Amino acid sequence: MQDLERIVQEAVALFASISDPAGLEQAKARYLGKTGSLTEAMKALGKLPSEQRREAGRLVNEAKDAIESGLNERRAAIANAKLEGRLAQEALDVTLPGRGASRGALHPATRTLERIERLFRSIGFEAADGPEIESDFHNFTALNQPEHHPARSMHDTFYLKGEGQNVLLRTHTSPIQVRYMQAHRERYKDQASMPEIRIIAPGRVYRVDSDATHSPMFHQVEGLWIGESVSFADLKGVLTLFLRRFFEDDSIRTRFRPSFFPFTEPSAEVDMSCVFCGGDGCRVCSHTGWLEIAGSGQVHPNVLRHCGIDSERYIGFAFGMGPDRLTMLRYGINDLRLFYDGDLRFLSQFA
Ligand code: 2NL
Repeated sequence: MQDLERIVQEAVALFASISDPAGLEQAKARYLGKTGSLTEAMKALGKLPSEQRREAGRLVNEAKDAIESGLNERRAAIANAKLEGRLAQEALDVTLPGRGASRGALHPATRTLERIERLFRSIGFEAADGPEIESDFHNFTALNQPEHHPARSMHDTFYLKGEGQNVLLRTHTSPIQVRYMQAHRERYKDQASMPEIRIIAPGRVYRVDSDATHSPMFHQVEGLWIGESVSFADLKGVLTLFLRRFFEDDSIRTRFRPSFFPFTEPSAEVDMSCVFCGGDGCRVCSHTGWLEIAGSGQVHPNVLRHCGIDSERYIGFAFGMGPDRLTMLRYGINDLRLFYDGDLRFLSQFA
């Protein structure tokens, strides 16, 4: 019966060396399975003489109980170790402060566009929209820039691959206004007259140009007012009011200088008195007291005709400006590239 003691010791030692539940069940089979060593010992009981059988049976049962309790202890220890491991790994410190949700915010360029839209809406203008991929008709032809006009060159304009010279990225937001005029004309074609057009056209535009002061994508806001008696005085009034409200400064003055654009005649550059020095002259205005802020003019009759509008009856003005420049002046930023680098340390200052 020494054998039995040895078997129990060996079993308990083996169980102790196992740390996975499946391995433990396999080890169990070695002692208590069909051909396990303890099972064999039980079978051997039958061959013993009856006077020895009773005592031997008690010892075998004791051994079996010892192995089973060793097994159970080990099962519990393995399960406990697994739980301890999980608790340690998934430790959750409920006293730590939360991570917090970081807030998104609008890009300063978007904020400026929305501000411009709001100001123009308040004086009766509507904000119009249109595609950034345009036809050469809407981007050039309708705007009095015929086939061999230099602005159409591949050096200035992004053309879409495989689409010939016909499909391009708009180089200004004027095509928005061309589409609006066409649709407006169509809508009122059966009536004796059409209502005035008062729109602004804000959006992204694209040109083959990239250096310290030029980005291949930039923003533009154009404006258009067409009616039966819209004058240059109206143009000056609208732009002066807009600039004073945009910069929150009623002392701002504007002046017009003769210029040229294919789509307006006559044309004028619009300057405003410098918002930094009030016109005395400083570094920002190159000591002139003035800042160039927009281009403008009376809409060329050819443009009206291309849009189906009677150029003998209707007249009006248009202007175009760069809102990125307005943003820089308003916030005192001196490098355009800061806008497009996507550095949150810079951008989050405007949130
Ligand atoms: C500039 C100059 C300008 C226009 C844009 C325009 C649009 C239509 C008809 C006539 Cl549909 N003109 N737009 C007119 C004059 C100047 O932009 O320096 N922009 C940044």
